[in-house]
Amino acid sequence: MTTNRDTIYAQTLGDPGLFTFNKDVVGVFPDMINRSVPGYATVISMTGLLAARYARTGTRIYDLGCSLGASLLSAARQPNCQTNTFIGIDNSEAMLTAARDVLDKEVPGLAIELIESDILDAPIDNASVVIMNYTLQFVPIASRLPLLKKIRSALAPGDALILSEKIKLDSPTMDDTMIAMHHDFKRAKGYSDLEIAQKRQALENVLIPEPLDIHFERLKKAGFSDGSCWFQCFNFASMIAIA
Ligand code: GEK
Repeated sequence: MTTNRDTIYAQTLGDPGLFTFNKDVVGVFPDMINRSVPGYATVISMTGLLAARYARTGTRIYDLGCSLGASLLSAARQPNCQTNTFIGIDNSEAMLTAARDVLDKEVPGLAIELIESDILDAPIDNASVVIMNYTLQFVPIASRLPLLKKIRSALAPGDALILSEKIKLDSPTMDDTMIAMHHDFKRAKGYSDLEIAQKRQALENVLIPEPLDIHFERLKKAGFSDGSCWFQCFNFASMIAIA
């Protein structure tokens, strides 16, 4: 897959509309996510290492909101995950068509199942690792706890959920600072003020960040016994929750 440069919000748009994972976004996705999510490459490679630690023989490794399958690939390349089966779920048809090409090229012969479905509707069973990197943030708040309960019931005690999210900081001042730092990061990666402003508008009410303590409280309510934040860069954090 070619890594085209993301210029979706480079021109003034009368109304940027609501952000969706359509064909235009898919065509620039690797460039977009690397220039928009601080620490993305680190999180993806550490996701593979974490998956390898928690993968149990013969179980499934799920990636919810798999996009082009970056986390699946990172796990599938780990020697300790060779007995596992891999399932990616995403509700964007354009994303999964492109993911199939990427995965067939990168890990030919490895059976990675891709399912086009809303993660709220898809069955999740017999897993030892569930990965959900930067996807829960797009799920309506009221549906987050039922989704986490479904994930928890697919796992056995000691198994792991790897969860990355854009977060809100508890202190309003620190939240403003981290938002400003995120915008500085995007400017340093070549996005203009216009692109940053229009993308922010398109994501308003589509991507809903929450504070880390709310995430951990909800994980506890869903039945996870332990958890920790293992990475944070500005207002992006990665957590692990143990079933
Ligand atoms: C990565 N994890 O590269 N059901 C299924 N898929 C969904 C839903 C839903 N309800 N909501 C959003 N998606 C990836 C990056 S991107 C994050 C994840 C971002 C899908 C959506 O189609 C998209 O592919 C993905 O979740 C979110 O590590 O672009 O900020």
